[in-house]
Amino acid sequence: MPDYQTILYEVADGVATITLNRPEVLNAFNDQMIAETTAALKAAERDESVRCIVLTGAGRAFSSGQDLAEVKARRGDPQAPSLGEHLRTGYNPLILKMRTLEKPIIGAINGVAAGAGCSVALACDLRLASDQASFIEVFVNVGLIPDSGSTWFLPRLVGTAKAFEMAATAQRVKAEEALALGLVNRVVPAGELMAATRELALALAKAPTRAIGLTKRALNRVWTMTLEEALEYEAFLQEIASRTHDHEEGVTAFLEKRPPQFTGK
Ligand code: LHQ
Repeated sequence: MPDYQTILYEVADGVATITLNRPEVLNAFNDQMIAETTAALKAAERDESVRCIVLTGAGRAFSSGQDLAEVKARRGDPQAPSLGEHLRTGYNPLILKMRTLEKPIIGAINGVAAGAGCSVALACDLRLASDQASFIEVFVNVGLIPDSGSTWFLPRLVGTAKAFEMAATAQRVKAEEALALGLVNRVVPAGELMAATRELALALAKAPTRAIGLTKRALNRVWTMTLEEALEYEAFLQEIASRTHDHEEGVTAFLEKRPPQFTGK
């Protein structure tokens, strides 16, 4: 197990939990935390015992986005990468790993998710929010555009007008409004967030992982497809799902009137 400095990584009962762990700066992403989060996702992807991933933050925030002290420090360094390069080599691979990893990722949004922290929250497959959570597309406050996938995820979740309003005004969207907008799946009292997350994660870790992974692949792709293409892609992916042990087990268990025992295979 690598010796992570900026995150916590734990695997238990089929669930890998990644905790962003720089609470003194509200879990702002520095280079090391971007790299370690990406590495932990790859470890969870490779580990066959892992069938669900939880991403959360230590302390009172989910993540405040890019560490601005690091941005400031790099300003004087002629060797430092430009912001575009920083995205291409850091955040973009992290977001792509979240979307291409064929296991469900639950964002347990424990507090504020701002800037790239908001983007990372939006890249999760599901979001359970504490009633203390909020979402801020804060980029405009520092003269930047939404990045790390926010321009892609946000309008798909809330529509273009609301996405533009959030991005142009950096308004804080609190948990209840986020629920009404479809930004989160569920809101629970802060003290119950991790228990509710664990319950959902354990259920997903016992589900047919291959079918869930293929569902994620389909939902990633359909946005740019015609109906005809989407139907064909469904047929292609269903062919794969139909050859899994879990498909056979699901059908057999139904006919034998017993609960299925899915193995993720
Ligand atoms: C922080 C941060 C932070 C450092 C709180 N950095 N210390 C991608 C590519 C490359 C470059 C540029 O950016 C990007 C993408 C981005 O993410 S751009 C957006 C960067 N993030 C922000 O602009 C958010 C800045 N933070 C805030 O606006 C507030 O902290 C929020 C609204 C998140 C929370 O406000 P409060 O609850 O009032 O907390 P606070 O502001 O008092 O923060 C607590 C501490 O955390 C404080 O330090 P201190 O020593 O005073 O206790 C802050 O300085 C520190 N902190 N965010 N991003």
